[in-house]
Amino acid sequence: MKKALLIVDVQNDFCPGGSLAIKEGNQIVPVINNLMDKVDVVIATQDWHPHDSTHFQGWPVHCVAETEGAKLNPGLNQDKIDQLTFKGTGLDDHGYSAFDATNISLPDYLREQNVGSLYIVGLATDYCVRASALDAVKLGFHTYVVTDAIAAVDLEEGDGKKALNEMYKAGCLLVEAKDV
Ligand code: VGL
Repeated sequence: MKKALLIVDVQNDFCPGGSLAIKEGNQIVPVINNLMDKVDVVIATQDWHPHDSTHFQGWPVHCVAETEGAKLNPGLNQDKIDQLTFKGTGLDDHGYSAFDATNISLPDYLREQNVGSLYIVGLATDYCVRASALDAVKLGFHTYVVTDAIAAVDLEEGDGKKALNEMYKAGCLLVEAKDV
């Protein structure tokens, strides 16, 4: 069975300079680019919200569809991405999990491609990476979270660590990029 890299929300608004910037959000980009060569399939998700999304009642406005902030970080090697997915596209749709994609059925896509293992990277550890990893395990994929290719919002100090612990307990394996 094939290995897939699932790149979660490495978008301008989550990187330094963006509206919901994660301090080290862009430092994972070269690590992710290297991982693209170690897998069979590369998928990237994008948060893609309507401007009046109710999701913004709890967050600064970010990743509004078609805006600069919603674009993938320009450092990502976009030529190697096989499939883009969009999530959070409905008015009341938080879209934390990659499996909430609305342009394709991600489980169907992965099964059609004969993907058995998912390597999850991107932003943010305590929100979209967490939700995607927990769903991936539930759906029966061998799920790896690449700990040096993710970064946390850390609204409260330690949120990222807590999320990693939760993912591990749920059955995700925590690995470093060099071990992929
Ligand atoms: C995310 C906070 C709010 C994420 C999305 O991509 O992890 N975090 N919306």
